[in-house]
Amino acid sequence: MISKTILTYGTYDMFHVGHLELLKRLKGLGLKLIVGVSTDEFNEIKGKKTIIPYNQRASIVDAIQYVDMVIPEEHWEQKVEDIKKYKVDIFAMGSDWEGKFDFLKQYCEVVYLKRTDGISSTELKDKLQKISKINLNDLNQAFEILQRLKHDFE
Ligand code: C2G
Repeated sequence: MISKTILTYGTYDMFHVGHLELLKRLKGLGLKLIVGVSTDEFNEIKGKKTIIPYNQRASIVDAIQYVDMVIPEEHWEQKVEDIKKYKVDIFAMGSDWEGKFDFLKQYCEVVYLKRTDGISSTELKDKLQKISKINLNDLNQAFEILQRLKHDFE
């Protein structure tokens, strides 16, 4: 295996298969995978609302077999410092960031990997919100109708 060090960043809220797929493919690029997980304070700066607090998101990412090290992502400017500090060979992100970090090419290789379609933390949150909107009354009404139907068919 090529002894390259890979660096990536993300929020990793409500960890899902899209996150897992990306980390797996990143690990395939080299030997050591470092993941910067955005702190709750930094997510506020990014205008991103998260469900899972930083320490839990960091623990989950750290437990993924493809991940060798987790560092906190606290501000946008730390990437150059981190690339130098950890002697990074490849900086990588999902394709939704295509081109956004090309300025890092003067420090290391920069790659964007195709996102996994059909899954995102935002979509999961929207689905949960929709579900919670269904209030109890609706459920009771539906239950009564089903009971009546069951009774009619017995
Ligand atoms: N991702 C993916 N497929 C999905 C969803 C996400 O490949 N279906 C990738 C994203 O492209 C990103 C990583 O998973 O590279 C983490 O995604 P987010 O948690 O949404 O990260 P984000 O909030 O965009 O933070 O400084 C960069 C930021 O920290 C990136």
